[in-house]
Amino acid sequence: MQIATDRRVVSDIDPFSESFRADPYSHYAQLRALGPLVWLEKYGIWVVQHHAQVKTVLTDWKRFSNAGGGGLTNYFKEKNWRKPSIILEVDPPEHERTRRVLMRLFTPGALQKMREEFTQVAQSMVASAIAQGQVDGVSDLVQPFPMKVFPDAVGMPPLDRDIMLVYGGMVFGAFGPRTPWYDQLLSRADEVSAWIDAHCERSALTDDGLGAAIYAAADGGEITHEEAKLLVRSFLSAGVDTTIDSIGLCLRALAEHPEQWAALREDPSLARAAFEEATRYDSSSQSLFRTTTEDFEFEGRCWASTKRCWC
Ligand code: OVM
Repeated sequence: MQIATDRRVVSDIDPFSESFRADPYSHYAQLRALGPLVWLEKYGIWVVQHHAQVKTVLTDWKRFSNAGGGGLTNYFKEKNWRKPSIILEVDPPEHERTRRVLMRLFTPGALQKMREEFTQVAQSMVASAIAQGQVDGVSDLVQPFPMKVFPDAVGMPPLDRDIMLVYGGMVFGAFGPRTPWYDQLLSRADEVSAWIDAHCERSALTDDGLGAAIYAAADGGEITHEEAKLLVRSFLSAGVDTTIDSIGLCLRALAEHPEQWAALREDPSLARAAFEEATRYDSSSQSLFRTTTEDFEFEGRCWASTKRCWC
């Protein structure tokens, strides 16, 4: 099947440019105004931005595969710096097998235990912030909180975890193109990979955390021990940066909308709704990629296989 290049709506917008990243929403509006399907010539990728099309792309994994990777790098053609995630970057039925193992960890009891531990840490961090009088929201609260509670829940012993921020930068940097800042992080790939690898080992984890429960599923034969290690890694990849960003963006939104901050101070029971709304208002994860697996027609345009689709 031939791609009907003549009928493509093409844009030279670069979603990874500084100006786009500084103000993504006006750029999204520009892209949406161009129609339901736009070809970004700079990267040779399709972009869909409207709800109906995004929903189709995100749910039709047979035509829009996850196995090509969650970012710009197309695993069908290139290698990423780390092994693909076996929960994010994989299609059913493999995905269902790994997802089942993870979902089983989140029983009401396990969530309750996490809630208590997370609350305790949050309260003590807030208490020391108040005692300090003046704080930097991001470096004193927003960043340290997920860096403590998530690895704790996984079963990582207390140790210097700062390298995890470098790892997070590398994981999420890999969702975009090569840039000087990403290249700089990648220069530490060997050291960071070795650290993450070592700390996801069963022997490096406590025997009562989420990590131990994942290894128990491997003992039962549902997944291999190597897969267990990659699922532990997924907790450390997916949970930390996204949560730091979500809380940080929430604080920024409140700072930029003092009347909302005032309403929240007036009625702290609004905190949960405010945080949830903030994750919709300015989300930490704004785009994902799929890769087409075959040639087909979509929105009146022909798609060639193994093309990236960004939404
Ligand atoms: C993973 C992973 C990494 C980044 C994001 C994510 C949003 C998952 O390694 O599984 O989900």
